[in-house]
Amino acid sequence: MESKRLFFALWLDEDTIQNIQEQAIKYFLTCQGRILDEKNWHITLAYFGVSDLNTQLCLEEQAEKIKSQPFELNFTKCGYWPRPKVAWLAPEETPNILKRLIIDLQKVIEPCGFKPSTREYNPHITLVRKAKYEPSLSEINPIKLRVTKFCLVESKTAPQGESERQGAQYEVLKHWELK
Ligand code: 3AM
Repeated sequence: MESKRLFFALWLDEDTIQNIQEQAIKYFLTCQGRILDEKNWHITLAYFGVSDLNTQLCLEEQAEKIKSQPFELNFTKCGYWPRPKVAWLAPEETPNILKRLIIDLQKVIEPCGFKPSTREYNPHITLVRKAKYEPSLSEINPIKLRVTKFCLVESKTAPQGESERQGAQYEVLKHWELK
């Protein structure tokens, strides 16, 4: 049976991508890792993992139940986690509306087999993988993202040989408007 690796995420708009390119990415060159392709930039909300078609349909059906309003994130923090070797851009704070969205989303997808993480949720955009060092600046002027939807995304591994160089590619399968 066909299986996919699925997760829920917030996707970036063109303006936010351009602002990160122009105002932030230069501080991540010191990380000496692989800068992710901008079309893959996202904020993970809930990682589900391997899913068959029935599970995917369950996730899609349950996600319909989410009621949340649009909100804004202001990205100011540049950081580095040495263990997963990723460098990231994060909002200065996690708005309550996002905390609520995470709690609600994790709850509605539990019947589909979702196992909530015990780790604290830290919204972030991974910009660099295999990073060796931290970004050269820890705080930047705010880069705004207006969040108006959330997405169900498939993580695809490129064919052997390519995958090492490119890493996973992400495809948005479905999205739900916040209103
Ligand atoms: O949002 P980022 O890029 O930091 O690390 C993976 C990536 O995170 C994470 O899900 C996002 C999309 O692939 N991820 C991968 N496997 C995971 C797992 N087993 C995981 N997160 C939690 N548990």
